[in-house]
Amino acid sequence: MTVTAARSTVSPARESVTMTVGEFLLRRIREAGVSHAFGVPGDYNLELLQQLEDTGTLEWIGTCNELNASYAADGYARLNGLAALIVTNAVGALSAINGVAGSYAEHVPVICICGSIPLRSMERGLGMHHTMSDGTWDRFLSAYAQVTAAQARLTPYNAVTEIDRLITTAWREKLPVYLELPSDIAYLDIEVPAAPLVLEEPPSDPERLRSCTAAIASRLSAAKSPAILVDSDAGRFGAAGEIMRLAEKAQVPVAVVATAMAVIDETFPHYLGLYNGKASQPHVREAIETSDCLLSIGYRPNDLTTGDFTGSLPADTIRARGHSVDVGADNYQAVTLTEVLRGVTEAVPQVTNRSTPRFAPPAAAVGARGDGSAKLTQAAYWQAIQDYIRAGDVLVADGGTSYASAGLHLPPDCTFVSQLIWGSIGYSVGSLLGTLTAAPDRRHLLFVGDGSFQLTAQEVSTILRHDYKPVIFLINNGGYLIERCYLGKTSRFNDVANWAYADLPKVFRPDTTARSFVVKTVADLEKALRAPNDTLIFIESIMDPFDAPTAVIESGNNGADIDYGPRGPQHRDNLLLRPAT
Ligand SMILES: Cc1ncc(C[n+]2csc(CCOP(=O)(O)OP(=O)(O)O)c2C)c(N)n1
Ligand SMILES: [Mg+2]
Repeated sequence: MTVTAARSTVSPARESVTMTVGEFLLRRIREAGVSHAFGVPGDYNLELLQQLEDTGTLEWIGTCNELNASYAADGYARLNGLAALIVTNAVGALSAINGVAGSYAEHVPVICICGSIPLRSMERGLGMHHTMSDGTWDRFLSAYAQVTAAQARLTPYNAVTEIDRLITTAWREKLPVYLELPSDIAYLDIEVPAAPLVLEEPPSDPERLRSCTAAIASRLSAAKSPAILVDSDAGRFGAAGEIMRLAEKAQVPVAVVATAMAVIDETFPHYLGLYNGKASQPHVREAIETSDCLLSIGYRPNDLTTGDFTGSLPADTIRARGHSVDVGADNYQAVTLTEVLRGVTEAVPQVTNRSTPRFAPPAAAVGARGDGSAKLTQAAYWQAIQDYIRAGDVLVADGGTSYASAGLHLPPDCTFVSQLIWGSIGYSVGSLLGTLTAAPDRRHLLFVGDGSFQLTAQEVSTILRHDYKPVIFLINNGGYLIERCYLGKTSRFNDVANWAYADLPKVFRPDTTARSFVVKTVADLEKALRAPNDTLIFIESIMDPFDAPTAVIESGNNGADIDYGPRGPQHRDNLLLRPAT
């Protein structure tokens, strides 16, 4: 791959070079550590894609639609730290906006580049295709202002400052940004800095850092029952290693919330388990809620991280975030998370007389394998998959009962990718394309239901096109089972059309070597799991439409009470799937 070369000579005094706007944008993205871009071409971005192809700065991963591209960029960013998405004006941008909003909710840094109508058309108020044809052009940038941390429309005069501002904002804040590149400026020459873009955390304010680490260290050292509660930002800000070093030295148990699955290695001796309010294992709940010094890292309370608001953290919880910390009445700004944790670890004494109870996955997460010839049940399914998981796997989980994969006990170095807060079904299939592209040497496992798969299924074709070799676990239970636990146990709106799912690899790539299995019994599943991982493996498991893990049923039933209130229809007989009694 040739990295973009500037065409003119360096002028030493100003250390700048002449480059086109488009080539500079691509160069900066590459310098920010991104090697691929996902998206769909359109006439307003073709000129940028031509630059991308001519220079080889980034590798283009064309997708079937922009929604899938936005999910792919999100998955890529979770593993790579940053991603690029290229769409066309309005029609592409609005198809992608659901995924980009999801990246915002989940704190994932994606640079969304929209090839937009020419500046010439804006200045003259021309009604253009892919607009409302009324001479306006601001609507889509305004829409993106709701779902991104920063936005810009490039001109030849602001391109240098705006490109760096947006890329740096995405990386520092771990949030998506939106950048419009009008199609008539990509080939214009501008003066740009010769030096590469360097992405690094701003150093903390020394006094604030000293005071903050001293305040935390003194609370921790005096505590009898300290604990750490970890949310997803710990992973996004690269703080997992520092958290474990602190926990090791001060012998502090560490719990995670559902949005931070696998951020802390479950085999770490101070790993306590999953905290989720009332739904936690009792010892986890007690360790967190009665701690005399709870340090929370990026914790965002919501229905999924509080056991439907049944949890309550100690009032004096220390709340650390990416760039600020609350300790008691004091708020510390200009302190970066990893520096704070490092400082606290240095300041606390080594503790030797405290231990964390050995982590054991909750019993519900492990089912009985059962008789090989018996019809496949959810319990047997997850038990067989539990035995299949190995160190270093990337697990990508969709909504529905496939989210029960979050209950699997993970060996070291696994990554768990899901869009739990935003919860847009179909996310996992697009995201899988992104995780595979970011880490092609790891084994990737997709857990998806028939209903979710139908939203984004065609992206399996892109996965096959690039010869990726994931294992796709699809549960075919004839519909939206998790929704049956909220409402409409037998209602037709929760049924989906039955597809020949396992035949799709052949449809999407006629010369495929993919191995497909339709599994109905435990023995069938075990046979499928023995297939070597030298090609894509597609395992369609046929299950009963009402067979759901108890935890999923209970959370659906609770959700119905919150969603529909005391006068809601969920109280009528047989309208919800209830736990077996
Ligand atoms: C884009 C979007 N549309 C609708 C929903 C509502 N929804 C959440 S889960 C779900 C059903 C998932 O069904 P499936 O993937 O078949 O999983 P199952 O529970 O049947 O295993 C639906 C429709 C959503 N979360 N996102
Ligand atoms: Mg289903």
